[in-house]
Amino acid sequence: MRQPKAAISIVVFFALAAVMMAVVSVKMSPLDRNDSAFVVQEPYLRSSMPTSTTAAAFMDLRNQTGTDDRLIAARSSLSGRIELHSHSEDANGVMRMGQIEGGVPLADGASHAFARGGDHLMFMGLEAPLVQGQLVPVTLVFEQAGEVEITIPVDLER
Ligand SMILES: [Cu+2]
Repeated sequence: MRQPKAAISIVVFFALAAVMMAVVSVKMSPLDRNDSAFVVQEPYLRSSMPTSTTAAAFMDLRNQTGTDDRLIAARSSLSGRIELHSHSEDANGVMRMGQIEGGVPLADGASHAFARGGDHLMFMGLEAPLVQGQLVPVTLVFEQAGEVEITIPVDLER
């Protein structure tokens, strides 16, 4: 009975390979195809309530293109528009968020953190509630590199 055993080990191998590829694609994102690119680490998208029509995306974005660049816009079919937002404290100690004027500069070799309480990609006018684990294609628009496609997973538990 050699045959079934071999078949099972092949199935196990492919299952393991699939799991490993899934982990890599979530952690490192598809941008990481080569050394001269933008690298997106730990991207996630969340909304504060299930009924929210807005959501915020966070990630670590690194420029490894060899050219100084600037993130000027982002787009997704999921929402009417995406704005680049920052958080800041006003004179009365109230946190406010607003658009980042002129985009986010990213010198070659530099990285920029989009993180809770700080800069984020603000999805406005969501057409449907986000679903945990949903993979959202997003287009980042850079001044020099042009359009770069990334995938951001929804994580409502972060
Ligand atoms: Cu915002």
